[in-house]
Amino acid sequence: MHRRSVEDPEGFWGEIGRELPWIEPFTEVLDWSEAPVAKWFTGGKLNASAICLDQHLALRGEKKAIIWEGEPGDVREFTYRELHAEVGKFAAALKARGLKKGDRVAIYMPMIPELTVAVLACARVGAPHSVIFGGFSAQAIRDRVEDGDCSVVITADGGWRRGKVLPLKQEVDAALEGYEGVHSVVCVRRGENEVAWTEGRDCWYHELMDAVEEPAAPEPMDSEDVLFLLYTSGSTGKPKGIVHTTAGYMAGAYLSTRYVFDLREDDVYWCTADVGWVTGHSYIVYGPLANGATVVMYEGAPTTPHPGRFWELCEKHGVTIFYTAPTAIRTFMRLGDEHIAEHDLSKLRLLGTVGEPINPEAWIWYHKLIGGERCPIVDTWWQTETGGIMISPLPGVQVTKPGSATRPFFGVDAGVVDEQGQPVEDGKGGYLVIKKPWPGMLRGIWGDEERFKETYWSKFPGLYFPGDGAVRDEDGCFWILGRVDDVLNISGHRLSTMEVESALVSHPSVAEAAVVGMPDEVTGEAICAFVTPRKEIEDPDALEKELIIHVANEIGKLARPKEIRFTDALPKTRSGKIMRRLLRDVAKGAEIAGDTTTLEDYTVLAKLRGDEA
Ligand code: 7RM
Repeated sequence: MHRRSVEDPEGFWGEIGRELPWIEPFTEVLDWSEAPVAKWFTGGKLNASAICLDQHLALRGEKKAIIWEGEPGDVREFTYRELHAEVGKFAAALKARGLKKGDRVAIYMPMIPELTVAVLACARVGAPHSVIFGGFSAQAIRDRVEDGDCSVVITADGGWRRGKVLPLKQEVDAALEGYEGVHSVVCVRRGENEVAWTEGRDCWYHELMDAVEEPAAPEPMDSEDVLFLLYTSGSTGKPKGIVHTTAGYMAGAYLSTRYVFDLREDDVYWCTADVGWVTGHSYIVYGPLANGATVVMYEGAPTTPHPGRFWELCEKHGVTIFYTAPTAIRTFMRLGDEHIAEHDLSKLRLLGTVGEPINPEAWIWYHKLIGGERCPIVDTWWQTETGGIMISPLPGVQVTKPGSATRPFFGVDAGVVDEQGQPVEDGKGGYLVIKKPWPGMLRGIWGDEERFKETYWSKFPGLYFPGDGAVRDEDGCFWILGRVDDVLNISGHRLSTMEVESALVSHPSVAEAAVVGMPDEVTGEAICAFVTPRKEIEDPDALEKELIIHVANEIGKLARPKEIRFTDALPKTRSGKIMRRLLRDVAKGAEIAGDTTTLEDYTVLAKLRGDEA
């Protein structure tokens, strides 16, 4: 199948495309004439919410679509029929508030069923959603709402996280202060916490729902109509609004969920990601629901109220497929094996990981302790930009290797090249590239076509460059080496060094800042910030604490530096560029490797390392 999928991608994807329920069939599988902007399944009309819901009513109406558990332990379940009704109703409610096809909607919510409902309701109306992870700060919300020109925001009063209610509506209020572009803020009641109210703009979800008379039918969308924007970090400047369209994205999410997770009718599938990240889009919402799967969704933190929480949930809900991130696996390794032994994990039959390279030690631990040495592990490599899984074992088909994502998925033609774009020998490191268009590929960066071409298509003309290094071994298995640019990967979440640096520099005591990643046992990478203060600092510890809080306020908690080192100067090239690769070595306490000839002032480096220069 794989050979056919890369030798005859249009034949292959044409067949897969026809498995989706079309309102009007497509006429052409791929139009690559405007490369690198691809068009897939052109001429057809469909609706992503109808793929996820309406098509299942006949055969799976009474099957559970969502089994949700809140952090406090409250459980809610939705059959496909119930979810369909809720989504149709909410779509009608949004239309009644004036939302139209093509308008953008920002979603800033906790992990509650209404988040999935909101996403699918937007798809039903044909209004692209822009989900903003619930851990982001007001400033980050504001940037994304403005960039996407969103006219509606969907949020909740609060959501449970680590035993507390996080006040989400409050962040939205702060984000929208002095901003006129949003006409409606829809608020779901979850936290029962006090909220401020802007009359005319704010409305309760339950009140809107009560007023609906007729559920909304799915809007017929063109294959290439935008389904969603999702912001992700690049190496420079502001976050990029990655654009995904309807048919290609859905075909990719549908097929990859089916094959990579070997989905069967009676599976109970749990992906622990947040819907605020692409993993949640493709593998909590669109992929599993397109396949009619039963999806577990959990609101809270993995270790609240106790370290065995995830395993308790697996046992209680009979989870058979479990998909999580290496950072979570490493956290559980540290918490001790006794929390696992207390729970019956015998229903599990397949495990997955995503977000960053998994170290073989964690892979083996996952295989033994969670998988009872019986469950295959699918280590899935992909990106926000790729829309779905690109490199992964097919369970039961391929021999897995701890630490390798193994082989390209159907339709994916991957390779490893050198600086000149020439293929490197197997076993040698290089740049990972994708050589052919695939249905779920991004269609651009919102509002910035140049940046799209520059970022992904200019390093190697004609090839997609994801920004990762890789090795392919003699068996044709890929080993992903991590980012080759200035992008940090903290617990599987992408942040650019630039974003964190701008946040630091916006503090009045900071003159200059350089941020690098350093290896971290739990989060994979942690942030080490080198900061040049404006004036002599009296209390470095106090300033360090203050800066950490400042970064959390500017971007969100996940961007907090683990370590801040104050320095008089940063190592720079003669042209003034900060040499982050040298700082990386300093941060991990290693010998400075590599070329330092472009360094302007050698004493800076010596001082940073603590040598008496
Ligand atoms: C799905 C997601 C993408 C970046 C990507 C890689 C890294 C993701 C793996 C991985 C090694 C993996 N989207 N990455 N999965 N590295 N093995 N299985 O994570 O846009 O947020 O990040 O994450 O560097 O480019 S993302």
